[in-house]
Amino acid sequence: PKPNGDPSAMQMKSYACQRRTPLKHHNSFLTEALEILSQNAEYNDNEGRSVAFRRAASVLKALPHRVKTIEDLRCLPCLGDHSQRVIKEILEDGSSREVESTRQSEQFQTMKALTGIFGVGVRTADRWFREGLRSPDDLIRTGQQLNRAQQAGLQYYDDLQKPVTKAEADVISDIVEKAVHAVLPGAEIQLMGGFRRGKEVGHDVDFLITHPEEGKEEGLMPKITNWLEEQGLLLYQKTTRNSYLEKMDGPARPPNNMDRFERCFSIFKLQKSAVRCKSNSTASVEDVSRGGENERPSEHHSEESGWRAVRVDLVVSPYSQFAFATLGWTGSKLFERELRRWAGQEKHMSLSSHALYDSKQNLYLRAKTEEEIFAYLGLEFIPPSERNA
Ligand code: DCP
Ligand code: MG
Repeated sequence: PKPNGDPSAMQMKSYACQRRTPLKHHNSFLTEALEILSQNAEYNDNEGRSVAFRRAASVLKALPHRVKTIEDLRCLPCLGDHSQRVIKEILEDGSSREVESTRQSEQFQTMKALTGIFGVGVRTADRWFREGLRSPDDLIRTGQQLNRAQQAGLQYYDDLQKPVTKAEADVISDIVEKAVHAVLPGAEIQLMGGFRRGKEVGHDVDFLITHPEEGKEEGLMPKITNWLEEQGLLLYQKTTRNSYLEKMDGPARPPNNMDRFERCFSIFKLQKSAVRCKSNSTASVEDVSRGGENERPSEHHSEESGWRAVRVDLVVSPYSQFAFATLGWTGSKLFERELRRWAGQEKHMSLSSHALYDSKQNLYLRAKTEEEIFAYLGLEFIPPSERNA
């Protein structure tokens, strides 16, 4: 038998948080198709179906080899009839009719375009679709009522469609670090989300901020955003207060994937020269804090100016919750979901980005590191680069 050629030779665990899922894998030709169906189910408000396709795709990402025949799928968990049919058709014909017709459909393309606007969720996009709107331009043309986030989303649409590179994320890290240290020396900043998992590009840049002295982090966000605003580095920001209360949000609440940290959804104005400087390793933060000249009131076209817009999420966590926040903000989204499902279904525990509650012992389990949380959950530690489920 070929080495790695036989899937029955390895035992594929059924929860994504029990498996190692690298960023690069062997089955993109299948996972991309299943993820189209997952996304389409999400657009149709069918969460169960969406998660089922996403779990199926995720199992294939963890395989150490390329799937060649339907036999390779024997013994694999999470592959429902529908996913198997789609995989079989792709293996036999090179593509799946359902996937291709979904991809081409007006509804799918419209939902993708409209939910791609910062500030627009599935429900709003669906309403616009049913009203006959098809593109961001249609929103402007028909004079739709837009909130502040959506206005910024349209204004910087082209820039925000472009992936953020690791080099750009590193420049933004330097800026955020400078801002945070200016207003609270001793604070700690960590790059989260896809970039922490080793991705080379992302749709945004996520940061987690804390201070080793509990309480020092209170009220930090407005200070950070004021500093950034004074430097002319913010195109948009909306801060939501920390609303976490252990008594209310702990065991009494169903596990919820929205956390309650003080959080800032923002759009940064990133000077392109700073990214080039950084790449040439002669970076200085001074280079990035120059204000912009070519600002235009309506749509921004970054080809014509020296800067681009970048989505940045900032989250402030109390030190005692930092390990949970780190785990919760590293992702992937499916990995997080599976961790919470594992905790609830297999361990009678409730995991959030704030805490881990043990319902059998009726107590909160404290942790200083991610490793300790995996240990409480009875899981082998999976490093961030292997959480690309
Ligand atoms: N997160 C989550 N559930 C959500 C939103 C976020 O678990 N509903 C967590 C996991 C994500 C992290 O926050 O990894 C950051 O969210 P992003 O949407 O930025 O996702 P990524 O950073 O993983 O991907 P991208 O490269 O597209 O930014
Ligand atoms: Mg991200």
